[in-house]
Parts: sequence; structure tokens; C-alpha cells
Amino acid sequence: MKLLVTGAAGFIGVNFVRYLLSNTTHEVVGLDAMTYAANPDSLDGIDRTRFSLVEGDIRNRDLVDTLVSETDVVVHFAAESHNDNSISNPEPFVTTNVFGTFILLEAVRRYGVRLHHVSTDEVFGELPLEGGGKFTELTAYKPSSPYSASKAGSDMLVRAWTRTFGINATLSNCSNNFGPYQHVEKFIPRQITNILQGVKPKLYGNGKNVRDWIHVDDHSSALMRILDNGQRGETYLIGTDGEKTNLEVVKLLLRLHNLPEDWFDFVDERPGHDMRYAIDSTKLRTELQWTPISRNFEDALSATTKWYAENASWWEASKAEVEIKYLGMRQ
Ligand code: NAD
Ligand code: TDX
Repeated sequence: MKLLVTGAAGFIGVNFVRYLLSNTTHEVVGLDAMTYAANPDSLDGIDRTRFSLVEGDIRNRDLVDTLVSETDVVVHFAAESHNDNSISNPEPFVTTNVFGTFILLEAVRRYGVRLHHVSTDEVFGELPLEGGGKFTELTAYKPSSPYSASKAGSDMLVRAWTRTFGINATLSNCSNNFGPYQHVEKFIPRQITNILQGVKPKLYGNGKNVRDWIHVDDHSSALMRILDNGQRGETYLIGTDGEKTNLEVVKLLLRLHNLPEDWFDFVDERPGHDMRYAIDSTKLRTELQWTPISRNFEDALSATTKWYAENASWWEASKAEVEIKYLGMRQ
């Protein structure tokens, strides 16, 4: 089988491509615009006999048409993905996440190609800290940020194209990923690389916000299961019951580095900051018999920390740019 993976040079895309090449005999073509979020070094060592990368934009109708016409399945990761960026400059979020998904949908409709659309739990908005239950496939959409609104828009387009045009699509909404190759603008890599550079971790607001962490390899295995057994038109929520406050994550990172547990700064709050996310993945586990690897969060975080310590050349240049950007954003 031949898969077209959009966003293949980004964090989850590159981990998924590596997972696919190790666990299947599929051929993979990656499509990536190589924005600031993509790092060409992430593709080092990937078996090029079964993988090739096309540098291009999902908003390019002719390019997308040609690539989709030559593929069996599209797995769509490409997106602008960072909430803070969506607050300072929302436009590419609308054009890539909404319009880009529209271009892909029209192409899969034209050529009768299967699509899996990768989305986020943020489309559901926030849960309260206490007594809010968890998100399920039936939770109503209530996005808070320009990022989550643009992802919600893309999900809605996928659902409409499935119902009205009968395209063969599935959709998944996953919780917060962590692992190797994640851009240093994101919470966990930012704090790890701060510590590695002798800088205190930075917590927004009061640090009590909760995220439901999943290792990126569990996201990949869930996507594989959906590609193999998912039912046309269905949505699946992906998560591994990994709720932690941001403060807990920072304290754990400090402990892993033998630093005092109060060695961090509180900085300005993120506007519109969602309080809590939590995924109920019962449908995926029961209907598709998906089981994540049972990982200890502390061990997985420690392995991720080790990866960043051993791969400083992968992140140092973008770290400098990111911290300049954050300086202008909040203190
Ligand atoms: P990322 O920002 O690391 O990677 C996104 C990739 O898409 C980059 O390589 C970028 O160059 C590419 N891209 C951006 N605009 C493009 C365009 N117009 N045309 C072609 N390529 C373009 O993001 P990520 O964290 O790997 O997220 C991947 C997908 O998973 C996104 O759709 C995101 O919404 C979703 N998701 C992410 C998380 C998470 O925790 N990171 C959780 C759930 C869902
Ligand atoms: O320096 C920081 N300090 C801090 O306290 C940063 C960068 C973040 N935070 C907080 C904000 C969030 O509560 O940490 C939490 C996680 O922040 P992000 O890594 O920016 O993730 P989040 O906003 O939760 O969104 C992520 O998960 C869902 C991904 O970026 C999205 O692409 C995905 O859809």
C-alpha cells in the first residue's frame, strides 16, 4: 500500500513515518511545506527505499491533486499546531488548517482515496478541574483558541464531506503528545531545554492547568489501528489516561535533573488558556481493541529528557529563535 503523509517532517508526522516503516511494508510519500516547525534533521536515518519527501504546501491544489491521485491512503497531520502562535498571528492557522484541509478533501473526493484526518482534543474546549468527566466522541465542540477553532473547522469539513459526498474518511482527536522530535516551542521540550541550558522552567498562570499526556508512539499505534480497522465515517478519541498539572510535570523534570522543586518561574497567563483536557478512549479500546503500551510517565519523560540531552544539535538553533519569540510574548 502507498500512503501520503502530510506534515511528515513535523513532530508527530515523523514519529508516525518511522513507526510505519518499522511495523509495515507500506511505501510512504511525505508532503511537508518545511515551515519553521519542520526540521530536515528529523528525517535523518529514515529508509529512503520506502520513503520520499515532497517539499510542498497542502494549499497547492495542483500538487495535492497529483500526489493524491498516486496514493491509496492519505494520513493528514500537516497543520499550524501551536496555540501561542495562533494568538500572535492567526492567519496561517485558518489558511493551512481550514483551507488546506479543504484542498485535500476535494482531492480525495475526486480520486476516491481514503483519508484519515488527525485532530486534537482541544476542539472540545476546556473541562473544569473538578467533576468535569472526560471528553468522548459525543462531546460538543467548543474551541477556545484560533488554533483549536481552526482544527474544529477542519474536523467539521471532514464530517460534511463524509456525509454529503460519501468520501471514505476517519477522524481522530488525540490528547497532548510528548516524545522525541517535538519542537522546542511546546511545553515539555521547552522546559527540558531550559533546564539543559541552565534556565528556569516557565509556567503560565498558576501552573494548575491539566493536560492528558500520551507518548507519541501510542498515538502512532492508535492511528495504525484506525487505518487497519476503523469504520468509514467514524471518529475515535485517543488517550492514555495521563492527566498531570503543568506544575507536576515541571516538578518531575526538576527532580529528574536533581534540581530544587521550586526552581521555576511563573510567567504571564496565556490568553484563553484552557483549564483541563481529558480523553475517554473507551470506543477505540473496545471497538478496535487498541491497547497502548503501559508506560510509566516518569520513565517516558526521563527517556525524552535523555533524547534532548543527546540531540542538542537538533534543537539548539530553533531554541534561540523560540526564546526570542517568547520574550516578546510574555514575561
Ligand atoms: P508540528 O507543528 O510539529 O508539525 C506540523 C508539520 O506540518 C510541520 O512539519 C509543518 O512544516 C507542516 N506544515 C505546516 N503547514 C503546512 C502546509 N501548509 N503544507 C504542508 N505542510 C505544512 O505539529 P505536530 O505536533 O506534529 O501535530 C501534527 C498534527 O497532529 C496536527 O494536525 C495537530 O493538530 C495534531 N495534534 C497534535 C497534538 C500534539 O500534542 N502535538 C495532539 C493532538 C493532535
Ligand atoms: O512555556 C510554557 N509554559 C506553560 O505553562 C508553555 C509553552 C506552555 N505552558 C502550558 C500551556 C498548556 O497548559 O503547558 C500546557 C501545554 O502547552 P503546549 O505544549 O503549548 O500545548 P497545548 O496548548 O496544550 O496544545 C498541545 O496539545 C494539543 C499541542 O500544541 C497541540 O498541537 C495539540 O493539538
